[in-house]
Amino acid sequence: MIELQRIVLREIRLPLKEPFRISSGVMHNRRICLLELLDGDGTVGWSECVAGEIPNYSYETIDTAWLAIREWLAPRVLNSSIAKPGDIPAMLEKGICGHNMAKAAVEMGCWDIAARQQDLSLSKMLGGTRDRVPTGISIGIQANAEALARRARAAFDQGYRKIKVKIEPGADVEYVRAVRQELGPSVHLMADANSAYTPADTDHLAKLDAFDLIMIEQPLSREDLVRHAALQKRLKTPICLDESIISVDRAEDMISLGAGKIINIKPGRVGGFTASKGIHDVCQENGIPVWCGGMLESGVGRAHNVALASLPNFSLPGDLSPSSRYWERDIVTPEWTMDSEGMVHVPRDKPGIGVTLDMDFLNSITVRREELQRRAATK
Ligand code: OSB
Ligand code: MG
Repeated sequence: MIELQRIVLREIRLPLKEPFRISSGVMHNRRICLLELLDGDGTVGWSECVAGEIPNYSYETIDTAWLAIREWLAPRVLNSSIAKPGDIPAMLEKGICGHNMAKAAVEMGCWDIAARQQDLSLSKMLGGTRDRVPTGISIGIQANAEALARRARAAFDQGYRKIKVKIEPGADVEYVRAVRQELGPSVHLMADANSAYTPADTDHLAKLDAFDLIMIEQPLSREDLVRHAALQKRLKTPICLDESIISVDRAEDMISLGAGKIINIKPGRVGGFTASKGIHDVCQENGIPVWCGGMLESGVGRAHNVALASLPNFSLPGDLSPSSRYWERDIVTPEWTMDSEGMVHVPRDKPGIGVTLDMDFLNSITVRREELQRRAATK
């Protein structure tokens, strides 16, 4: 039983070690919203909202998520008795459209609480089965093809099991060619367009078929399932959808339309773990591989992603780079690491998310804080 007493919203600023450029924008700093949830029994849970600073990946931003949590979402969970975290999406869905990232932050924090209440790791609580999960890297758009090939080589030598390169018109075929030449034919290589193309680019995108990519992620707009289906008919390379898949229904639509053959599951994008598990299960039944994407999370969001990636149908390496790839210093202890085989270890013997917040550091980088309380009981 979860009976939340308080949710503390915090905004922290974490500078990225290097800017991360995708087709729709560049990030230098992460403004991250963290949730600390306190249950009536004293259990504390943590979660991270993955919304960015500007609405380029989705319409949500850290500021819209903050508003949605404070005004509409937190009051519902703060003034209820919740039997299990799987009940939360229905509570948050009724009469509140969209705002999946805000909803996910609330729901995922409650999963952490529920796991701790049962003295289970989040991985076990979610149905995860693996102690180690394979890791891929997502490399931002670089100044030129040679620079990208160098970055890809360094990442592969570090142990990463999958190399994903961001592409956009003008930085695509020649960039991918350079990376494939550098890495050789057997390395798992893929490209992510973040919706940078239109159906008019079909012939151009078909040139990527020459490089044996394991997939091309989200070439067209988020709304374009039908157009993705038409594009998939023209490409040998499997399409993987990211931005388009915001629910279990949308995953089923992708499958029945043939709009893609693989799904990148980001729990923040789909509204939390309940929907993530639902998509995982539908994909497993239909022979669709899934993998866990990332949103440049701090060590808190990473903990949630690693737990999810330990489920059995996460059969491809996730975007789960170690802390040191993004930050000079992460906010959790221990920091996330990757072994020389490119595996991240799942803390399955620790309760909840399995990492501890470094509160002194966290407080030193907090720029905004708001406490949301349970309504006092009225008699
Ligand atoms: O499309 O997967 C994406 C980061 C921000 C927004 C969108 C995406 C990404 C990444 C980063 O690819 C993956 C990571 O967290 O390492
Ligand atoms: Mg993507």
